[in-house]
Amino acid sequence: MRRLSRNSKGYSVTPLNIEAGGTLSFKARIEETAKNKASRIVLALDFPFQNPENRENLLAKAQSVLEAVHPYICAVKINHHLVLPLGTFNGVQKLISRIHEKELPAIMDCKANDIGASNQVIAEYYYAAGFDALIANPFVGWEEGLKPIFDVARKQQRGVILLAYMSHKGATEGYGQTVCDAETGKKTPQYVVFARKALQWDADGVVVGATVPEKIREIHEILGEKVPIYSPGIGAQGGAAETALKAGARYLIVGREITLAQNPAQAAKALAASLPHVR
Ligand code: BMP
Repeated sequence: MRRLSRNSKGYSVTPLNIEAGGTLSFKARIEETAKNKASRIVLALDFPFQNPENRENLLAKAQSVLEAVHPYICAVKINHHLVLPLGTFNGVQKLISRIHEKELPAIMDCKANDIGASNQVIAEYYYAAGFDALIANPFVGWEEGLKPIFDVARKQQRGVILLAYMSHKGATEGYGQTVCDAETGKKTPQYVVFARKALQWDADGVVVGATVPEKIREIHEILGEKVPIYSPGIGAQGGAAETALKAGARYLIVGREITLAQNPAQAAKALAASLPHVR
């Protein structure tokens, strides 16, 4: 049983599966959903730019893909592709309601990356809209950086997922650079530093591109099963689902391969069926 509180417009504002006084972390909730749905696919509900005057069409399209695909996925990730045209409280909150009705968690891919005071407001708004977790960028650090997000998340039993190594080519310039400890002179890859921070900060997950399976393997060796790896970059960006899973990814973030397919349900079903069973 789950409790859905509703705001004045009737949309759910309580995250998925939060009982009054419940203690399940986001990490545990998505794990449970993945097992129930027998899928590790996180749907990236992204669509190409459309004339903003066609917002109603965009919302209808997003709802119809969700309707078709929900049996084959374990969560939905929303990006600026929908938040910008639809608005958080006018349009996206309707989608979050639908996502929760399907017993799926909703992740906001805002890549929060600001000073702590601003990050806190960003997190408060997205969580108030009903998002169960958000994605943040560890480049801003802890004190007066990401700590306020983690504080809000823990208070509201929501999740925080950190970027560790992005899927695009330019990721080498930031996540792939070598950092030198000012005191010891020891050199460490930036993504290794971020993976260690994910453990230290008790993050609910890290994002590592499916395009760099060797980085998934390396980061998985650091994180073990404590912090799950979410891997985007399947298909459209050249990454392979099975390779990412074999390297240690726990969840696959998949957008265009499904959202732009002629038959999104078939594409999601075929992908889910081609993957090993959820452990
Ligand atoms: P697609 O499967 O269509 O390439 O979409 C991937 C999604 O994951 C997009 O929303 C993108 O912004 C996001 N993403 C990514 O592709 N690589 C990253 O390293 C981090 C992301 O959040």
